[in-house]
Amino acid sequence: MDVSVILPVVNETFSLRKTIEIINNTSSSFVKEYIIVICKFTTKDSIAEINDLKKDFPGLIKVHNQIKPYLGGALQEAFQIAVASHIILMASDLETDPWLVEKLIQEELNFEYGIVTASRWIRGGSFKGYSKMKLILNWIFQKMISLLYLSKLTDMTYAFRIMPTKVMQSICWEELRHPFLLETLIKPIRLKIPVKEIPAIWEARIEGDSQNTFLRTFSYLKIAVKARFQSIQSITKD
Ligand SMILES: Nc1nc2c(ncn2[C@@H]2O[C@H](COP(=O)(O)OP(=O)(O)OP(=O)(O)O)[C@@H](O)[C@H]2O)c(=O)[nH]1
Ligand SMILES: [Mg+2]
Repeated sequence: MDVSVILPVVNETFSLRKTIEIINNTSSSFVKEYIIVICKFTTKDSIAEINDLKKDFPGLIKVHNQIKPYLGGALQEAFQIAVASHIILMASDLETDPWLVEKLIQEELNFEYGIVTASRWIRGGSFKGYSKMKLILNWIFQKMISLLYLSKLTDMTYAFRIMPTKVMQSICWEELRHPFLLETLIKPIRLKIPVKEIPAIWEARIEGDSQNTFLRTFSYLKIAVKARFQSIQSITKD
C-alpha cells in the first residue's frame, strides 16, 4: 500500500509546509506523492512556498493547476491523476491534523478495500474554536444525513480520509464546491464500500480564510438526497 496525499491550496504557506513536514516525519515510507492543487486564486506567497517545498522534497511534490473551478473541481482532478493505491483527502490549513495521517494509514492497512475517515463527533474527537451555533447545526446535519443513509457514521462532512484510489476513480462526481466533501463519502457508501471512523480533534485555522460560506451548508442536502436515491449504475463510470 502507498498513498497520494492531496493538498488543495489557496492561501496557506507555513500551514502547508507544516502539514507536509509532519507527514514526512511520521509516514514517509508510505507516501508516493503529495498532489498540491492550485487555482487562479492561489496567492503568490503560497506559490513561493510550494516552490521551496519542491526543492526540499525532490520528486515527491506534484503540482496540479486545476481546470475545473472550486474545491470540488480541484479534488476531482487530483483523484484522476493520483498514482498510489490509496488517496489521503485532507486540507493544507491544519484543520486536518497531519499527526493523524499515520493512524489513518495504519488503520487502512487492515481495511484496504474500505475507507477510514476521521470524526470529530465520536469519543476522543472534538472541535476547538468552532462557534456554538455552527456546532449545533453541524450536529443536526450529521444526524439528518446518517438517518437518510441509515448509517452509524457520526461525521460525514469532515473530509479527512484515506480511500482506495481505484474506487474514487470509478465514480461519476458532480459537485464542484464544498458539498463535494460529502459526496466523496456518500457515493462510496451507496457502492457498499465499508467505512470506519477514528477520532480527530478539529482546530480552527490560524492562517488564511476558509473558502466555504456557512449558507452553503444547506446545499450539502441537495447532493445528500440525490446520491441517496440515484441508481448504482449512474454512480459509477463503468
Ligand atoms: N486548489 C483549491 N484549493 C481550495 C479551493 N477552495 C478551498 N481550497 C483549499 O481546501 C482546503 C479546505 O478549504 P476551506 O475553505 O478551508 O474549507 P473547510 O475547511 O472545509 O471549511 P470551513 O469549515 O469553513 O473552514 C484549504 O486548504 C483551502 O485552501 C479551491 O477552489 N481550489
Ligand atoms: Mg478550512
